[in-house]
Amino acid sequence: MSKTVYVSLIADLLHAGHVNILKEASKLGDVTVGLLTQKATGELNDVPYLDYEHRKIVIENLSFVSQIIPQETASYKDNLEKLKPNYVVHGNDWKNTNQRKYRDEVIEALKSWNGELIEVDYSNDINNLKIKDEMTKLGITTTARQSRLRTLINSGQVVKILEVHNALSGLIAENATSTTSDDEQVSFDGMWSSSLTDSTSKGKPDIEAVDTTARVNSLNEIFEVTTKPLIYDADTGGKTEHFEFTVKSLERVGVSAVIIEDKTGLKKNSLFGNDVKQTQDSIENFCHKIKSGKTVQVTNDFMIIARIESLILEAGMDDAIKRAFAYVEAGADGVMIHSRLKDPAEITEFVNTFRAKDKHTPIVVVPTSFNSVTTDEFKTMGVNVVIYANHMLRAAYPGMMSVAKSILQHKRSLEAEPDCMKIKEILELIPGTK
Ligand code: SPV
Ligand code: MG
Repeated sequence: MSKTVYVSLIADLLHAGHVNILKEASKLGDVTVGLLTQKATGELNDVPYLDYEHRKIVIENLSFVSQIIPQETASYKDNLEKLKPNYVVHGNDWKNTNQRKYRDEVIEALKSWNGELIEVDYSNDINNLKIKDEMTKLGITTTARQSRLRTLINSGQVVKILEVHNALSGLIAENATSTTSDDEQVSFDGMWSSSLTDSTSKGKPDIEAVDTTARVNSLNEIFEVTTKPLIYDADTGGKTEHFEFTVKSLERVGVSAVIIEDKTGLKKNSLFGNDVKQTQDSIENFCHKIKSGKTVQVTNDFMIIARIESLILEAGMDDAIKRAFAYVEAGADGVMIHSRLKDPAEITEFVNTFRAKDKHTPIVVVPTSFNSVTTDEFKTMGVNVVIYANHMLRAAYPGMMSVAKSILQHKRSLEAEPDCMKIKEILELIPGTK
C-alpha cells in the first residue's frame, strides 16, 4: 500500500515554492492537501484574496495532489488524527514564525503513529510576503478593495483599522508592520476616514462643516497610493435624501463601509458626551435613514453600519440594546457601540447582551477612551472591528508644534534636527522622488 502524505496550504497566491513542496511530497506517497478554510486563515491573520472554492479549483488540478480536504482550524491536529498520515510535508520557513506552535503540535501528533515531519527548503526568492508586496505596488481595483472588508470580517479575525487623514498617513496604514511578543507579524487591515481628524487637518471643527465633496477628494488622494479597505465616518449621514447621494459617492470610489451615528441637529464630537448639547435621533427616523441607504446602494459588498450613541449620551444600556436590534432589523450590516469611559465594562456588557441574541452581525468599537483593551481581548469578547480613530493626527501634531517652537526659541533649526526625519529618509520615502 502506498504511503500517505499531508500538506497544509492556503494557496492564495500559488507560486514555485508551493509547487516544489507538493512535488517533494508526491515523491513520498499519495498527497492529501488540507486546504485552510477562510476561518482557519483568519486564525493566522492571513486572509486570502480568493475564497475557498476558487483556491480549491487551482489545487485539485495539480497532478501531485490526490485529494483535498478542508482544514477548519489553523491547527493541523484534527485532520492529522483523522488521516494518520505517514508524512507531513512543510516548508522549513515555519520554524521561526508564530506558526512554531503548530509545528510542535504536528511533531507531537505524528509520534503516536510513527509518522514523520519532512521540511522542504523553502525558496527565499519567492514567498508570499514578497509577492504580496509586489501586488501592492500594482495597486487594486475599486471592487476588490471594497469587498475586502467583508472578506476580512468573515474570516473571524479582529479587523484592525487605523485612522488616516491624508495620503501620507494612508501610507502608514498600508505599510506599518510589527512583531508581537508571541512572534506574530502584524499589520493594519484597513483605514478609517475620521470626521474628527479630516476636519481638524483642514482646520475646521468636527460639526459636519467639511462637505462630502471635500472629504471624497481626500479619499481619492488616499486611494491613489494604498490598497487596503476604508471605513468612512459619515457623522449623522445628514438628511436621508442627502445620505442616499453620499452612499452612491462612497461606493463609486471604492469605500467598503459607511458608519452613521444616531444623532440629529448640529452634530458635536461624541467624546464631549453631555458636556455639549447633543440630540439622539428617534429610532424610527434613524431606521428610515438606514433603509434608504440600503435601497440605493448598487453593490452587494458595501456596508452600512449603525453607530449607537446611547452610552455616550447616558441614555442607558437598555436603550443601546433596543436600538442595536432595531437598526439590524432595518438592514444595518453592522453596529458600532461607542463609549467615552476609560473602563470597558459598559462595552463588554453591551457586546455580551447583543451576542446572546445575535451571533453574527459585526460589532465595531472605537477604543479611544477604553484603550487598555487589546485586540485579542476584543476578539474573545465577540467584537469584529477595532478602529484606532485619531491616533495618526494626534501623534503628528505635538511633534510638529515642538519643532516649530524650537526653531523660534533658538532662532535656528539645529536643535530641532534630532526630532525630525532625516533628509535622506524623506527623499527615499516615496518611490520615484529621485
Ligand atoms: C471620529 O473619529 O470622528 C469619530 C470617532 O467619530 S469619535 O471621535 O470617538 O467620536
Ligand atoms: Mg466622527
